[in-house]
Amino acid sequence: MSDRGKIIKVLREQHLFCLTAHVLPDGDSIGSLLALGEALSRAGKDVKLFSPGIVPKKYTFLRGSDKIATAGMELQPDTVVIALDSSDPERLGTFAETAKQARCLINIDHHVTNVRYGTLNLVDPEAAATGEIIYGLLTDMGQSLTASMAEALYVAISTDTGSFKYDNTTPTTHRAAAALLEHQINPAVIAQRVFDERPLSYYMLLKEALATLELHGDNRIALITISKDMLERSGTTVEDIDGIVNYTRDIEGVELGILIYVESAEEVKVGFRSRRVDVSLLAQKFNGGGHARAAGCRIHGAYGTAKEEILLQAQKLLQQTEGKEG
Ligand SMILES: [Mn+2]
Repeated sequence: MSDRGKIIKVLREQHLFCLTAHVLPDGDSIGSLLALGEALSRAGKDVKLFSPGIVPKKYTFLRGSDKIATAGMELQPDTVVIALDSSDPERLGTFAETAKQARCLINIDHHVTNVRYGTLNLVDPEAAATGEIIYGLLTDMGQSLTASMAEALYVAISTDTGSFKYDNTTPTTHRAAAALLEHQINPAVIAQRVFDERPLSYYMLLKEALATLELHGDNRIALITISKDMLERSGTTVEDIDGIVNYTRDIEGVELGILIYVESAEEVKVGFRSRRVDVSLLAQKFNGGGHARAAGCRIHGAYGTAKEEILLQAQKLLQQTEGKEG
C-alpha cells in the first residue's frame, strides 16, 4: 500500500492525534492545521493542535485558531503526530524532539527539499501548498467540508501562491480553490484580511523607505535603504521589512532590486530580487544564499562601503547575463 493509502487508514482507524506545523507560522501552516484538525474532530477523534510560534494576527479570524497551543504536547503510546508544511523535523521548533518520539509520525508537505522524516510521508512538490494536499486527502476520504474548513484551506492555498500569482499555481490549484468557493466563503473578505490590510505603522515605514529609492545602472537596478531609526520612528520591527524589497523589482524596467537594512554601524542585511538574473549568485559573493529570483546576505562593514561593493557586483552580474544572451 502507498504511504498515502496508509495515511488514510491511520486517519480513519486511530483515535489520538497531535497536529503541528512549522516555526514562523504562515497561512499555509495555520490553514492546513485547522482544516485537518476540524476534519478529524468531526470524525470523533481526540485532536490537539500545536504551532511552535503564535498565530499571526491576520490569521486569527480563522475559526479554531484560538485553540492552537504553543506548548504542552504530551504523547500517549498510541498518539499519532502529524507534521504539516515542514520540510525537516527542525522546522517543528520546540515540538521537534517530541514529534520524533512518536511511534507514528506522519509528514505531509509540499517542499521539494523535504527529507522524508516521517514514519509515513505524503510529500508532493507539485502541490502549490500543503493545503492543496490536505484538500485532496479529505476529498479522497469522502470527508465533506464545512465553511470553516473551506476557509482555512482557501487561506492556505491563496497565501502560498501569493494570491494565485506565483508560478506554482497550477490547474489543480485552481480546481481546489474553485471547489472551496462552493462552500459559502468570501474571497474578497479573505484577501482583504490576509493580503491588503496592514497596520498604519507599516505604511509609515514604507513612506520613509520609498523616499530613499535610488536607481543605478541605466535605471535597471533599484535600491532602497532602511535604517534602525526608521523602524523606531514608525513603530515597526524587522519582520515588517519583508514585503518592502518587492517594490524595487516591481518598477517598470528594473531588472534587479536591492534592499539594504542598516542593522548597525558595522553590519548590513541585504535582500535581492530579480526578474530574470540569478540573484543567488550575487548573494553567494557575500556568503549569502537563496533562490534565483529572491536571495539575501549579511555584510560586515559600514553602509557606504557595503553599498558600493553590492552595486559593483550587481552591475557585473547584469553585464554577464546580457553578455551570455548576446
Ligand atoms: Mn506551504
